[in-house]
Amino acid sequence: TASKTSEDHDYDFVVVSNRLPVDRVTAPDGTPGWTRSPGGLVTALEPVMREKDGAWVGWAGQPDVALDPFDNEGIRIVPVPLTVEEIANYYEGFSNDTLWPLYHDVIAAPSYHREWWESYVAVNQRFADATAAISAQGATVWVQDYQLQLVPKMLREQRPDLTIGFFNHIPFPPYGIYSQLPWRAQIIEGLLGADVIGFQRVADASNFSRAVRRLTTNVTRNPVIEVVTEGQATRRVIAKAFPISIDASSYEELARQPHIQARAQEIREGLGNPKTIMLGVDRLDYTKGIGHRLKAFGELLTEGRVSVEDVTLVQVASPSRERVKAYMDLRDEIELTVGRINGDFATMSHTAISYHHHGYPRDEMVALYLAADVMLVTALRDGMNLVAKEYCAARFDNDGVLIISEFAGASDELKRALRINPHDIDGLKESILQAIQMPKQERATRMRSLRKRVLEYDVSRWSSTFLTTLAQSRAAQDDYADS
Ligand code: GDG
Repeated sequence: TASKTSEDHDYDFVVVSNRLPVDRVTAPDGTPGWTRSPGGLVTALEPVMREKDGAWVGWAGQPDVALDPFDNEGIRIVPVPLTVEEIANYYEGFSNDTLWPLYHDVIAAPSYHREWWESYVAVNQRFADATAAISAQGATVWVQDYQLQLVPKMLREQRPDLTIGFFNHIPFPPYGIYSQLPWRAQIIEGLLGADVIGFQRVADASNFSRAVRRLTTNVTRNPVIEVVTEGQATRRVIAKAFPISIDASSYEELARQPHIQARAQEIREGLGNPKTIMLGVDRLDYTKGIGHRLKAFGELLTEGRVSVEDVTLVQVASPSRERVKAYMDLRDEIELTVGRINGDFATMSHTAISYHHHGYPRDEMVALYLAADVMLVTALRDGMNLVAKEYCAARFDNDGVLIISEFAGASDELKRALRINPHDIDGLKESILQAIQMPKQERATRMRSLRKRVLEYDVSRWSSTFLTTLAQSRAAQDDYADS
């Protein structure tokens, strides 16, 4: 309406995620400011946001601050506040110490606490309310990830006019595991508030459909779920795989820059010019199988099948969730193992493992990708794994060997990589040796095929495919309701 100012403007396209695409930061002198955190999701959604009058609802990353909405490079930023207690209960607790381990095949034991659940409900309600308040009539809302699984239902209750999408970035577990969750039915009901529910892999979508069959009376005819709510028309929900990707050409562009290639060369020299550099890049998380890869490498060294003069493993383990106990324990375990292997095998000129417990700028990551002859992705369970795709995108020279776990979503698409089962240490060792010895011609053939896939199915293709399905589902829904 004409009386609306930019402050109470309504938005046609709203993205909702736990974290905003910008971080609230406080300088050492106490001055507050914002930094952009340019992930793939922002890159993919920015053009859609600008074209469609877009807003982003999320937490700014600091406790106990209520911040006014503002415009940032064409996107409306709508901060949702969290208290210190909510960060402990909703975020570190229920999201990262209940749902995260449960959805990753209980690699670590999930903790179930009723206070955490209550906080999860309250925070999801706050996100839903904030979204309902700024969405225009008939707007499209896209909710992201496991921290916000109740938002679709909460939003639909207030705003049945909205078209609601949900995307789960992590796996959805088999029913035998999922059914442990004391609040299993509420989460399914929460998700079913969406029109389209996206998953990384076909297997995740099937696991979800099975949970729907077991816990509700709704009929599932893959990918459609017919949701019957008392006193309301039957709704159709689509649950289907939309594998996420990266902004692939930007990785290639960086890799083609002479200063990044020079840096890659410098990294090799700094490591004493070994014949083979192997690389792992992960958040320090128990799902990533870092210990399994260290075990395999350690055994190869012990058996004399590789030597530190010839092979170095570079492991970037970026700090993550450092206040959650399982992550503190993991860090101790990994660093003990790295220390032992280096103590046993390093020489004055060559180290076995070059270990880095910190994050690096993207330029440095790309230089590492270019410097690495073998990329190790040994996740025990991973929704997708973007690192695997970034490595391929960076290798415009069609060189380098990707070893990837079949438990990472990316292995469904990256068929010419060396696929491994990280629990099979002997198999992993054989694949490492195969990668080290692979002839140049074979490396090129494989990498060409991997790159074709990654460059073609990039993140903008992912978001446009999802949003097209969402728009069509709404159109079909309206036809269905009319008939
Ligand atoms: C979740 C799911 C799914 C890491 N260290 C540094 C750094 N990174 C970047 C990587 C990559 C991203 O972080 C990590 O993405 P992954 O996909 O590998 O893993 P998760 O963080 O667990 O992500 C996952 C993803 O969501 C998307 O849906 O694929 O399965 O678990 O982009 O490059 N980047 C920089 N410095 C670092 O030290 N600059």
